[in-house]
Amino acid sequence: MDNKKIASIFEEMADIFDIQGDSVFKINAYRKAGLVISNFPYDLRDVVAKDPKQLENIPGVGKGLKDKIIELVNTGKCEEHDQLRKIIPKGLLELLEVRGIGPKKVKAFYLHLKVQSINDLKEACEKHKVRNLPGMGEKTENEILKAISEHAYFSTKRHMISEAMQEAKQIISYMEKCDDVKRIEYAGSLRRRQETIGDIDILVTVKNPKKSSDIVMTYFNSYREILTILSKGDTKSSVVLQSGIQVDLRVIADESFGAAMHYFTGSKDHNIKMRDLAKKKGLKISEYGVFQGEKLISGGKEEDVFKSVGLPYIIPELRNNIGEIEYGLKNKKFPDFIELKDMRGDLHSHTVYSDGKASILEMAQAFIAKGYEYFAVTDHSSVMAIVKGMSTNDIHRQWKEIDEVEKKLKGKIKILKGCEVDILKDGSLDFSDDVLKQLDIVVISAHTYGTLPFDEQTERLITAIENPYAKILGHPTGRLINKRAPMEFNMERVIEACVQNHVAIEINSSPSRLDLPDKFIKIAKEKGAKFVINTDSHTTQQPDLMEYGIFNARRGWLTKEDVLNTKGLGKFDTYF
Ligand code: DGT
Ligand code: CA
Ligand code: CA
Ligand code: ZN
Repeated sequence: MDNKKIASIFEEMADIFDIQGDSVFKINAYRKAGLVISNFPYDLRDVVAKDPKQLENIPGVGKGLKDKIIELVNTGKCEEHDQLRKIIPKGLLELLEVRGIGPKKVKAFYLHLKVQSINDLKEACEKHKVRNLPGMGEKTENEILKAISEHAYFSTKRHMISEAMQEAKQIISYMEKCDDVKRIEYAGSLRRRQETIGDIDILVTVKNPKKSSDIVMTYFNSYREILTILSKGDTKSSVVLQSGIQVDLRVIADESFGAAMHYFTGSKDHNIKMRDLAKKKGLKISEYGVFQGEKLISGGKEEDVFKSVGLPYIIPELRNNIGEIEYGLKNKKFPDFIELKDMRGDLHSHTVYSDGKASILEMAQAFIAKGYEYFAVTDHSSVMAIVKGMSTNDIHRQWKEIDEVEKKLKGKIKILKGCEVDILKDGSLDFSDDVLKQLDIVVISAHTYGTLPFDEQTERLITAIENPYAKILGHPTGRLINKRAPMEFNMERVIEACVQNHVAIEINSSPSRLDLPDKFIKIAKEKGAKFVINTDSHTTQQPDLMEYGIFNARRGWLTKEDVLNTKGLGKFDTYF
């Protein structure tokens, strides 16, 4: 049981205490422990194995919680937690998964309306029973109904690419310690760098085909993050990790490795098209290789599979049967798609002046470590009171500090003065022209009124884009993967407005956003749009997220020329 899982059990216990009406002190103790443990840098299993007494030195963990952690680590469960779950109807805990519903509301629904499940709550809203409860009204009912349908939409949950990537890297480094493993790589949607990942597919070849396979399988099934083993065969095993992510591991023969990598990278539709193409040439492509009749003619290398049907190598990001095969047949060569090393700056970041966690100097150092020439500080404007947006006073103070930090850093990086200014309901911007005109970078973003009607939303965004000081349209759809649906508006007209007004379109690299989404990137490129790829960093670690934005850009067929922040200072901003 890893730290995350332990933390989530304490958090769930806090919720149950809260629903039961336990003391605030007790509830907060469990909440705090959950929070501390989920951020704790060492694996609690190691702490328990080495010196369990050390647990008491973790802030918020006293004697009682220490014993629970030991129990969880050693047995995989906790007696009190099991008891609590038996007392509380299961449906009540599921209610907490619905956005905007906390323990207090769950308790009220249960006591006054006998609501015991998400379905009960939906019915209660539809019958307008919820509006009569204290502190609630018609608006609450509508919001709950919306949140319930979102919950249904996202509960067939696919995983964020960053989570799957982290899990895959950890398993691979674990598997590499097994002497019998020769080669190991991930395939599937993760290798195609899709926005979300259903499960992780890993391929291995072994040193001794006769003996190693069994050893490798047993080793894999002993991985300590495994929650359950779904199946275990001679050459394939499927498991579910504590994080809820499924992993399929397959042992492949060396001479088939390329063909297997191609087959299991997919996508399925891409594979089908490839197989049809091979058939026309009298060949057969399978996960074992390329065959002429019964004879294996190639399959060791992935390039050979493409070559056998007259195609150049196709990068995994494009393999979705969206025209990549036709393009390859016709042109025999693909453009050089954008790469991480092409980036020379980041034009969207936050500091303690709004909801960022680090100072201007600390952020500057983080971007210097990336080898960038420049970055923009773009804290929120004042409408975003919940994230401590800046007043005009704050921004003047910030400019002074930027000048000081730049001096201190002796030209190691150029810090651009910017702002992530909110698009208000009517499409006007949240700072006066007088402030905006003094800024190097103006990112315009919609954070509120995400559910305006289609036409009104379109007009709102276009009005903002037409503002002469707007430079970058930030996270255009506003979606949060698995959490919030995208705003609804006329994407083509918004893209056209960006092109006409020379406003660059952001590809926000945050793995929960990946916004603009890949399917629109290609459309926008064809309409002549220019892009910037930004991390929207709120901490000194987040500049690392740039690679996820690059994946998105590659899936959208972008080259370096399409992206402004691949250009140097004095060049990238002539477009605005
Ligand atoms: P996911 O896991 O839903 O994010 O997406 P994938 O693409 O990783 O799909 P998955 O894990 O079911 O299968 C991995 C790859 O194996 C898939 O991309 C293509 C290949 N594959 C799976 N089933 C079939 C099939 O029925 N026909 C063909 N041609 N290929 C398949
Ligand atoms: Ca998969
Ligand atoms: Ca799979
Ligand atoms: Zn931002």
